[in-house]
Amino acid sequence: MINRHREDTIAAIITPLGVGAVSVIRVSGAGSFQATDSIFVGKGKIANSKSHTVHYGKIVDEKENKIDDVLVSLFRSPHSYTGEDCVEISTHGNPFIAKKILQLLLQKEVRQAEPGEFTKRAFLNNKIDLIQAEAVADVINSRTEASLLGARNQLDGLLSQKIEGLRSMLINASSFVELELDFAEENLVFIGYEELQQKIDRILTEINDLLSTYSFGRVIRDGVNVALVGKPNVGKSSLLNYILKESRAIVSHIPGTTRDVIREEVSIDGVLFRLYDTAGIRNSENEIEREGVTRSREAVKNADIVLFINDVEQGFSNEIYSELKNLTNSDRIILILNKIDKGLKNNLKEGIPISAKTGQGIDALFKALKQKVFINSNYTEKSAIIANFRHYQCLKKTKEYLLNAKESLKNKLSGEFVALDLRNAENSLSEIIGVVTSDDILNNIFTKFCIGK
Ligand SMILES: Nc1nc2c(ncn2[C@@H]2O[C@H](COP(=O)(O)OP(=O)(O)OP(=O)(O)O)[C@@H](O)[C@H]2O)c(=O)[nH]1
Ligand SMILES: [Mg+2]
Repeated sequence: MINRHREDTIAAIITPLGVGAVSVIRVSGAGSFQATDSIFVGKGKIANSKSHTVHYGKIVDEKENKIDDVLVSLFRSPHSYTGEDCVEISTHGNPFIAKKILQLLLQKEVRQAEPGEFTKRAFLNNKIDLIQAEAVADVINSRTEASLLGARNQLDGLLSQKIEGLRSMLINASSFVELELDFAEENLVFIGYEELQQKIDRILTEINDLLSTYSFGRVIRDGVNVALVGKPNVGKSSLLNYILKESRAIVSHIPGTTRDVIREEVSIDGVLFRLYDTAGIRNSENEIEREGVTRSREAVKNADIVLFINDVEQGFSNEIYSELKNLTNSDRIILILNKIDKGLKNNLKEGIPISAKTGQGIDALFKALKQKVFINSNYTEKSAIIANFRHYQCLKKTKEYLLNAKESLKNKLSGEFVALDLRNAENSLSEIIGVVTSDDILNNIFTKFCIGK
């Protein structure tokens, strides 16, 4: 456990810098009450007030000029966001007022907070673990319901609990091995080979389950890349426009209309989809179109899902289908038959029939998209999922050490090797929640925050 963190007092404007109803300045650290009292005139002193109370008064500058009427909320350590003495000053929502008040504070024994420093202090004071600290950034950055839900789950500790559980299983297993080492001279056996093997296997199963949630977690957090591809003129741009409900891309009866990749975002039932309309794939003499087609192929490679669009009249393009299967995993591809409003002229059995003109079949298309995202995810609101690359890497390292431990056991290596592997595994696991973390890791995480968080 890290002890409560005694540091200097910091302050920052924690609301967006613009005109709004209110702006808030947060001050945190042992000197926050004193610093606030030196610029605040109210009924009593903040330093003498109870925690979780709100005080009306005015902020004045060094010449006693009134800057603004404010509300000061105070939180006494450890019952605050950071775990330290903390003050939040709400002013009228004018960036000049907020900046002026911050400046006044900075003339006292207060310094400007660095990005993420409040949350970093919350972590260092054991208010939250590292997973939860990272989730704070995710909650702020979430743009869809699904990503918010995922981030909220993390903040509420779902993943932390899961990792803690795995950690105690691991500590349990390694304690037997360590005991045997301690009593090596007496030749005592505390755990059988098979039993230890089983314990490790059980942890590995859980880790594998968690690792398998990463691709899903990532798309929930960052959005799903969807490429719209096919021959020229099949209606890719028309479909993009229909989904966006606006005339975003140029549509024409002339094949080869779209040359550049057009990217737009849309939220479907709370999941963020990033749609890439591309140039129709064909051999072209035109240099610009050829470059467009190269970009289409790139878009396919980078896509989580590929909508392979065909014109119901022209029929299914086997040639492009095999090309797509060379560029991406075939279970990422959804077959679409467009222009169904013209009537089914071919005996095409595969593919989702749609019309980018009338909107027919678009619901089925959305359903297929969502199915691809949620496939094998077993996702419920109460699932712990991995959505962060750092967590993913730590878990993978843990898994490798556990596999090493199994290998050492199998080869009947001395208990010291097994113990070392298990200790390393536990360290990697602990890194996720921040039981052991280097300054580099911490800085890396917190500098990505915005100022004031
Ligand atoms: N009847 C009918 N016409 C459609 C449908 N979708 C697209 N079209 C027409 O097909 C033609 C080509 O549409 P686009 O959306 O430009 O096709 P594209 O696949 O983007 O073509 P390129 O950009 O050239 O590769 C236009 O004349 C559209 O109006 C549809 O569902 N039904
Ligand atoms: Mg187009």
